[in-house]
Order: sequence, then structure tokens, then C-alpha cells
Amino acid sequence: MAKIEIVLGDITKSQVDAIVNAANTSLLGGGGVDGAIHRAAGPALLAACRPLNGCATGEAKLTPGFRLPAKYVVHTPGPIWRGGQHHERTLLANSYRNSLTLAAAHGCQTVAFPSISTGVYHFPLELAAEIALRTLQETAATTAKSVQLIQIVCFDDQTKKAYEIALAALSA
Ligand code: AR6
Repeated sequence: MAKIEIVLGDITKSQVDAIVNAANTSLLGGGGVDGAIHRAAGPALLAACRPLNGCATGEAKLTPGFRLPAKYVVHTPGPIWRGGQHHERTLLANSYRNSLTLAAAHGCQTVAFPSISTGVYHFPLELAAEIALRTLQETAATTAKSVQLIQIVCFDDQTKKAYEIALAALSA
């Protein structure tokens, strides 16, 4: 069973087999964690993303990590929060499930995730943390059994606290 760890930091520095990118459906880069990953990986990452022809919300596509310490980047567009009645919860769960399953299919044993959709996409943080951890735990127990370590890399203390609380609730 995979261990789930909540850490504070910059995901572009993560020494794991795969990092997950909170992308948009174009897969052609953006701000936030997406911008940071593209800057750190170098221009070859954009060149690898172009022929993928984008990605639907909740789906996932994989590229090499290029200059990153991680071997792979799994790109997933999370949902934009539009009030909660537009399948946002299901789509966010899909992003986590599909990303972890794709990384596992490429032999990844260690995978790092950012807090998908809780930045400019405005998904409520506490709800996102609960969905993320429940989905990752379920997926690790079923379709991604080879994964040993899942890290949630939080960029600020408030995000870290929300995931710690959600993890404690899940383990209780
Ligand atoms: N390492 C870890 N987490 C980070 C980093 C980093 N280097 N930089 C930011 N975060 P966001 P979204 C955190 O807005 O809400 C992009 O333009 C950030 O503080 O990056 O899914 C895409 O192209 C927040 O907690 O992603 C899309 O258009 C979390 O990552 C759109 O933003 C997610 O914030 C996706 O929006």
C-alpha cells in the first residue's frame, strides 16, 4: 500500500519518478505550477506537448521530464470551479485517478501531485483536499498497486494544513 505524504515545497524540485502538472486543456503551458514546470523542464517540454493535441478535463497525458529531476510529467487539466453543479467533484477525482494510473502504467513507484484546481481554477481547498486524498488512496489500492509513495507538494502553509487535516480524517 502506497504511503501518502504531505510536504511543503516546489514540485519542480521533487525527486520522484513522475510529477503531475495542473495543466489546462491546451497543454501548451500557462501560469502557476504549469508555468513553473515548463520553465524548469525547458522548451523541449512544450515541443513534446504540442503533438498531444490537448487533453480533456479530468484526463491525463504523459511526457518526459526533460531537465526536471522527475523522469516523467503527467499533465492533467483539473476542472474550473463553477459553483459545484458542473461535475466539478467527479472531474477532479478523474484527474487524480487517471494521473496516478498513467504514472503506474509507466512503471513509476513515486509520484508527486500539486493541489490541482485550487489556484486560478478556484476549487474550494478543503473539498479538493478530501477528494484528492480519497481518490489517491482508492486508486493506489486498485489500479496503481505498484506505486510506493505519493507526495502532495503544497506551495503554501494554508494548502498544506488543509491536506493534513483531510489526511487525518481519511486515516481516522
Ligand atoms: N510547486 C507546487 N505547487 C505550486 C507551484 C510549484 N512550483 N506553483 C504553484 N503551485 P494553479 P489550477 C500551487 O493555479 O488551479 C495554469 O495557468 C498553487 O499555489 O497552478 O489547477 C494552467 O495552465 C496552487 O496551490 O493550478 C491552467 O490554466 C496549486 O499549485 C490553470 O493554471 C494549483 O494552482 C490551472 O489552475
